Amino acid sequence: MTVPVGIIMGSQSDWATMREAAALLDELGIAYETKIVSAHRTPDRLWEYGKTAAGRGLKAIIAGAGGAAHLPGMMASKTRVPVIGVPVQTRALSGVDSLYSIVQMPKGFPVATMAIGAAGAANGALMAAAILATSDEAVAARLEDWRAALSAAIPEEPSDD
Ligand code: RP5
Repeated sequence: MTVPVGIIMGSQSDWATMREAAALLDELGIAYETKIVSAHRTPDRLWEYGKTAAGRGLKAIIAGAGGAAHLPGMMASKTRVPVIGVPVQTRALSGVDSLYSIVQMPKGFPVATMAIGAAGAANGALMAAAILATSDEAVAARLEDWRAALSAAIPEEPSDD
């Protein structure tokens, strides 16, 4: 079965963060696959995933990694499918290491870099949805509804409760 979005991560330990992306895609009714693909521990898996991504019909890849977070950038170097990078928060350096590892790509191979941690993972899913929405009216409508519901849920005034 063709799925439009890939959620990949460098380690099982990234899943606690990346499941936020999966949950958001579930909310939006967008199919996805999840894979552990490590730039350092499983480089052949990374290569194969990148080589086949476009042909398999992936429209966006959300890639989360922490520390020396080379997965998103390496994936972007191997496929033209848009790569959305999620810097996973780390204990040693709070995820700033992940962010810097992902965001400073050389000219030619961009990674759309999100915020550190859970918010970044959720936003990665919303970014993937926005990419799909450019050519899928049903996804566009669900994304519009989701955004409107979020806005409607924000109170006009703060409360003490
Ligand atoms: C990175 O190293 C992973 O993306 C993960 O965030 C980090 C630590 O991995 P584990 O040692 O927890 O497997 O490759």
